[in-house]
Amino acid sequence: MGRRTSGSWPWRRPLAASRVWLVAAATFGIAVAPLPLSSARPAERRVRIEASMAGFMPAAIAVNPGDRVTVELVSTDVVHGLYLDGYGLSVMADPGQPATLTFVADRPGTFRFRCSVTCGPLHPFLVGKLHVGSKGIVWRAAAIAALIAGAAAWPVRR
Ligand SMILES: [Cu+2]
Repeated sequence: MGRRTSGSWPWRRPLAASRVWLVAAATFGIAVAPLPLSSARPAERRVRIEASMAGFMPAAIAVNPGDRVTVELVSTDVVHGLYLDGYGLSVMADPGQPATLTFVADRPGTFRFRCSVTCGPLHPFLVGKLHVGSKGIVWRAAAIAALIAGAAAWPVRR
């Protein structure tokens, strides 16, 4: 029976104990830090979406749960519509005549919106995404991952 020696230990650069504590403390700090008010409180949001045969501009919208969202749909060439999956809402706009749709973003998740008027050969590609959710969780997870990766990569000086 062979005995494992300490030389077979896979970590070439072990983390110093003090660094482990520092990372743990920082991770805890990031995880429990209060969210900025702007992302925690429902707000009035107005989003202008330009629709043309080339697509929706912008094609991605992010709002916070509970926001009261007004979408202003502006068609720049022919008649376009916007149908929002999940919420089952739609709005239609003639060129030069913006139309609005107001709703409360009470369902979290990512929902597709697409053109509801057959407007040309590119019609099936007129799609976009509405993201309803706090981005705080994502930022925290990214910050913690970066912190741990950084601490592990930083060489230990002795
Ligand atoms: Cu269309």
